Amino acid sequence: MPWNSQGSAWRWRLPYGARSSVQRVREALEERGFAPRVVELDRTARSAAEAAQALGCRVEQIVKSLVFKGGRTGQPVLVLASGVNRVDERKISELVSEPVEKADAGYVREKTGFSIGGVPPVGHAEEPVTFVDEDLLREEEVWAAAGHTHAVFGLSPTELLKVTNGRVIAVK
Ligand code: 5CA
Repeated sequence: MPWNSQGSAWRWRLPYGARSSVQRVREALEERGFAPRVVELDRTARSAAEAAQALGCRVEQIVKSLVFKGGRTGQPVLVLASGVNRVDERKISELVSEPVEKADAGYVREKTGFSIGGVPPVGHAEEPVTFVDEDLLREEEVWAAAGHTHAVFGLSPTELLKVTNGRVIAVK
């Protein structure tokens, strides 16, 4: 492959830009003492449903990394929700004491450093306030985006709490 000047087989199948995004997630997790097992999918997994289908797991096990914007402060608020749950924005607003709105693609890119569909739960450009859906704690293993639409990693809900330092809440 053109970017591998060493001549040995490149172990990544993902394109270069994706590789660096995934690498940033891996490094953020390793800094927090967690060595992730990143799974590269052969098809896109932009949504929780697509990710579950590609992995052969239940949608409940998929961690949606949803970015909200504080209406007054402009601060990023990250909600890690179970793939089946719709987040009640009013609950998030109450928790952060300001109205929040779903972030647009540009804001997500700026505050997280990743594009929608691949936003991971950790390793963001700006550290967000983080909330974790209590329903995820029922699962033995959950899967989150690893920086790209074709890459995910698996972990236990306890590990998710530990690496994100998130606060457990009811999102719906
Ligand atoms: N890779 C998958 C599974 S881990 C993933 O990232 N899923 S996700 O749920 O975390 O990210 C998709 C979410 O991005 C959608 O649920 C939706 O809330 C949000 N989204 C999609 N398109 C837009 C958009 N145009 N503007 C703002 N948010 C969007």
